Amino acid sequence: QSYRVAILGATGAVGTELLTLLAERSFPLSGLKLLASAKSAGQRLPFQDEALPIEAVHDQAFDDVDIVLASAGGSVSKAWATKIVEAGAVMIDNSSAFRMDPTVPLVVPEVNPEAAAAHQGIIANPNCTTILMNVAVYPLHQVQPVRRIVAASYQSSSGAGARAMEELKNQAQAILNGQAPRPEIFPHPIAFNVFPHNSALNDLGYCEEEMKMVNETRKIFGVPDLRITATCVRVPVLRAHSEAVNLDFDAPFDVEQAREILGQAPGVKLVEDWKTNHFPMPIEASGQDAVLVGRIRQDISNPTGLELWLSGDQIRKGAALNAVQIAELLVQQNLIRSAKQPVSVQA
Ligand code: 11C
Repeated sequence: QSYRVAILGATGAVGTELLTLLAERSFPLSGLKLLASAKSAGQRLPFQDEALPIEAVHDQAFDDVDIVLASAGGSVSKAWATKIVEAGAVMIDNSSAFRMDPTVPLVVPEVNPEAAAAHQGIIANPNCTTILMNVAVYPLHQVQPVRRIVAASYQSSSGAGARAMEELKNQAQAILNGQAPRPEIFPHPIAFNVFPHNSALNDLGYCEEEMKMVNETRKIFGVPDLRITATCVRVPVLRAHSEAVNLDFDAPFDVEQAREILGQAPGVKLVEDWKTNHFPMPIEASGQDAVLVGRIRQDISNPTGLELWLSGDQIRKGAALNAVQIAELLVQQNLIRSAKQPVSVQA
């Protein structure tokens, strides 16, 4: 069996990665429709040996589609969700619009694949920083429940989209040429600088990105009162986020056992060469499906604590890959509804 897929937001950093992944993983497609805003309509994007046209999204765009992979931001997802669900398609939404809606499953396939079965037309793809941490922490949590998580993120430009990646390159070039960097997407210079994550702050002093890590992890792990805190920081890295994660358990967690568990965990690749001080790095995580995990060690300040460090491709596992894995899960578990009209999208 094969499925008619639409990508909503096809021209963005995540949209183009979705195209790459659908081809790379031979997703069973009977049609692929590229949707974007009117300003991109008429352009074409390469897919396998074709150049697929981009259509402006419109009211009937979803009538002949089984799965919509949405990556055009929260307001676009909110604007089209009803149409998508009414058309009978399943929306896998990469935005934060529906993540905390109790009727919408929030899924990391390595962690809570069973949650997908309860979908009512929408499945949310978690925040990238959350996904990467969850893939690394959940295998340990399954063996011994984690009591508290303290995370610090080192987030790349790609998290803010393709234009932000360009901004980092342009600013680096400008500074090397003796010119002043001109922030456009980010509020501060990103080249040769770091700054706390540029999302809105709440009354407690936490930014949205930090609260996503807190609230989404609680929902994905199914532990509503999990003690978790985070500090999210933007760094001048093009692609792939890194995180320093401190974990506290009820009892001591043997470091060797943790290493063994993570060495076999789905979606994780251990990168630990203590002799050469070679551990996960964003330049090595870029383009990889696995979350790279290393520097697993006892927390010297806490007998029941572990420390670890990870890097993961924010565009792949943090976004597009996780969404495609959810689509694969729907296929495997026969959880795709059928779209209203039979039809003709090109593939
Ligand atoms: C960043 N993680 O790096 C953000 C971008 O909730 O999907 C993705 C925001 C989200 O800025």
